[in-house]
Amino acid sequence: METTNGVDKVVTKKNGFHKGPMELYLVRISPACRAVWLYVIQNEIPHLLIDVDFSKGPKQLPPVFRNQPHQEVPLLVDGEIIVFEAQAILRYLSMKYTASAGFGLSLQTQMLCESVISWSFGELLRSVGYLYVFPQFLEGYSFSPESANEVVVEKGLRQVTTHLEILENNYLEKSKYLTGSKVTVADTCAASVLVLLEWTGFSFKMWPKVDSWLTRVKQQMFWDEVHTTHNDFVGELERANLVQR
Ligand SMILES: N[C@@H](CCC(=O)N[C@@H](CS)C(=O)NCC(=O)O)C(=O)O
Repeated sequence: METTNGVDKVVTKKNGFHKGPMELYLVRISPACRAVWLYVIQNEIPHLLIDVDFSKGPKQLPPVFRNQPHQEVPLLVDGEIIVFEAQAILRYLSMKYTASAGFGLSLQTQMLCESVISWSFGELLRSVGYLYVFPQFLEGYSFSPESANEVVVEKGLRQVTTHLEILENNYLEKSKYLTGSKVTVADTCAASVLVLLEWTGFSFKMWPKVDSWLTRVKQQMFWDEVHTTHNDFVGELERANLVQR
């Protein structure tokens, strides 16, 4: 399925060549994809969204993936430039289109923002997604036998708890957001990973500052639009009684 967003603003290159809007290849439920998509929409960057279905095997992926070393999303194609990994894509967009919008004003805040983005899609996603949530719900990410899967999930939960303690007692102890008093892309990235815990009916009540920070981050413009697939999936799990509240 292809959908266009803001494609009426066709960009004209200096050399007179016309090019269409950039293409963002994504899986809508993926945290890294949701964060990039939200940034693109919030900053009104003309783009074409292209949903990727990995379930049909590598041969069915869109042609651009044939030349890619990593068969992963998000992937951005902007004319001749191809960028992969959410952090690199966000950096590219902020350099080329937004004058670092959403990364904070001072260099110090911008670098803290970059550091938190790196942590979000590295360590945090590994613990929350690959060790705790995905092995419980996604066949391709679970370990066998079942007893080994349980050990991984337990380890994942311990790591998730450690990360939440750090957010609660360090980042959010005195600040409203992760890099200071204003919401930045760092908040979006960390929150886009943490909401994966909603698949399990996870309660953030033991971490009240994280809980209220998450509520604030979700109030951003277009958050709900970008999280429709995620919210629908959580709804499905609830109806199937797979989520314990
Ligand atoms: N480190 C990557 C994470 C990207 C990632 O994990 N992508 C997953 C979707 S969440 C993917 O493309 N998986 C391919 C597959 O499921 O086969 C980033 O920050 O962009």
